[in-house]
Amino acid sequence: MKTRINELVELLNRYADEYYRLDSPSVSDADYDRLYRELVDLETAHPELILPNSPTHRVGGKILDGFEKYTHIYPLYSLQDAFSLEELQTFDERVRKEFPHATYICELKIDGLSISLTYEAGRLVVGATRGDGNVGENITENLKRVKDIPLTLPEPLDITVRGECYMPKASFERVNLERQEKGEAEFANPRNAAAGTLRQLDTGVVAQRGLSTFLYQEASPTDASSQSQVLAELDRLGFTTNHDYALADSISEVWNFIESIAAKRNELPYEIDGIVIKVNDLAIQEELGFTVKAPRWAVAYKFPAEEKEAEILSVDWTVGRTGVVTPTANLTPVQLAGTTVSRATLHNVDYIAEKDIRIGDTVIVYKAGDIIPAVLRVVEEKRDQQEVMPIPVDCPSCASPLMHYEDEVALRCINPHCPSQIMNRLEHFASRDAMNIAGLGTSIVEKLFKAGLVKDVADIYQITVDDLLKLEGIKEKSAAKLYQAIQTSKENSAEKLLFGLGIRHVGSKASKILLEKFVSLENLARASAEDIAQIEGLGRVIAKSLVSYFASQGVQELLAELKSAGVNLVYTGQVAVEDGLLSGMTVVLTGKLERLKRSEAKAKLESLGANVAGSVSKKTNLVVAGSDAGSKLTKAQELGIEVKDEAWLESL
Ligand code: 3B8
Repeated sequence: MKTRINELVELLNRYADEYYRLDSPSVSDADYDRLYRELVDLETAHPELILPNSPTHRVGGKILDGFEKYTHIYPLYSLQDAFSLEELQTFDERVRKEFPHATYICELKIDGLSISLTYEAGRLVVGATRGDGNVGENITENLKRVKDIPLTLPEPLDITVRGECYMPKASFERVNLERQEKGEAEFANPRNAAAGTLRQLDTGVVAQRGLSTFLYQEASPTDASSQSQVLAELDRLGFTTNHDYALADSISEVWNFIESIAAKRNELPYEIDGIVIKVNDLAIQEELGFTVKAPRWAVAYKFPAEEKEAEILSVDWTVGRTGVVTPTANLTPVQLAGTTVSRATLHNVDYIAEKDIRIGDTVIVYKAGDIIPAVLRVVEEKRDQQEVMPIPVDCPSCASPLMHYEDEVALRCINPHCPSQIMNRLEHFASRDAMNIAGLGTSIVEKLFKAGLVKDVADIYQITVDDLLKLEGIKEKSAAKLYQAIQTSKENSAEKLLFGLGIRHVGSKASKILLEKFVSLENLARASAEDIAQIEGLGRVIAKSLVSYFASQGVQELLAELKSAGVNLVYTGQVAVEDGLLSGMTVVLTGKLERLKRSEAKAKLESLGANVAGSVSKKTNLVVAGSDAGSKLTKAQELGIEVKDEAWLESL
């Protein structure tokens, strides 16, 4: 039995290596699966025989509680950027002033996330994100599910290696297709998808997402004398390295490499955003050392945003949740940074006027922030008498007249009952940074709205599983899941609700600051503009917007409905109050409070910087006791800990 398990682990690891690293599998997927299942069966029957390097550690789900901070032993620096040949020449001159004969290695700059892997006696013990370079997050359990990361090395080494974890273009497309089908928000690009995946608490999801890695650095001391030797050594140890690198004696050779890669960038199965140029000799690297931020021996050349010509075929005008009407151009399809682009934003009416963009124009398109296709300008030479673009006067969704205020660049629909606005508000409410109701995306929202089941956000909490089942194309399983997600969202800390309400100028950050101060949405609703404007980081604009929002009769009713549906209106999040009245104090609540709810008392204490603990110990600084306080109060008195009452807490 034991030998068969050994054999299977060894075989499966070898096949995985052939498949993921060498890209030349020697068995079929079906054969692999058969052996894999045999191993799972044996391990299930004999859990005591599970080997630490078993490939089954890579799949199947553990649910994590969250991630702990991890302090890097060797800090991760970032790279200095260069955007032109001139900037590369400046880098080269600095290097050559001290080391006239230095040579370079050029590596692809993988657009993923930096990771650090630490092995002890050849066994993976920690996998962490870069974080701020000094402190990252310990994501070991997730990185163990990335198939090409070796769990054990062929030698019992103590080493720390660095690299990029990324999502291949093919996995990205598959993941987004799945998300689209489920009505979940799609990832904007592979990098975001990789980041989202590594922050997953369900390790099973990580295993399915198909992440890969390229390792490029030994952070711990190494015997290698050049970067190219480091790559060879990493290869030998079973890591995946990128073989598309080149050695260069001069910047002109570096530039040739950059141009050759730029030309075939779109054919690569993963995204790159530039080329990293490093001094190849590790002894010279050491001499050059680091600035506060970056190594002096390396530079990251960043590709310019790609631009293409396309023709504007037509323009769609859509209404967002705030009533702003946004123009989007339909284009003749063009390939741009790896995807086919056939739509691009025209931002707003003023942008169209300023750039004099017309239907039928040939325009330059690019991806703003490398993500969102946008129109840069018109190619004037290619214009032949196009008519000025017609600007809508009525809302494309509800046909009420549109407004173009003097101080705004946008057109606006001010009808509060406009269907597009309502549906977009509902979608925003359910989005991740707001109430985070998975499954409540565009298509379900539209169905719920059209069925007359949901008109405002409070109605979401009246939906039953039966309601959902009446909608077209929704099966029992997803109905049950969505219903559960809605119920779970009731417990959210109230800043998510505040952000979800979509009040003008009140973003997720401001929402958090507001609830840290006011603790409950009801307190905030009673606050004056002066109270709010005083808070650091906020201002008059936010204050005015909030006050006028809460002054409306409809809003008061909405809050009452949310409350009676059981939606939490209190801040229960973590507070990082550094100079609060109770900062650094550990406080215990006990007994029955008269006026404050327990959650409110806790939130208030936390808003003042206290750490609220569940039991009294020598570390407790203060106990807040209500009536009928029992053993906790007795213990506090025994330990000589200060005891306060509810009135004291209210007076703070
Ligand atoms: C030093 C060397 C940062 C990096 C580095 O593919 C340092 O080398 C770094 F301080 O971030 N994205 C690479 C990539 C990134 C880095 C690197 N090499 N190939 C990448």
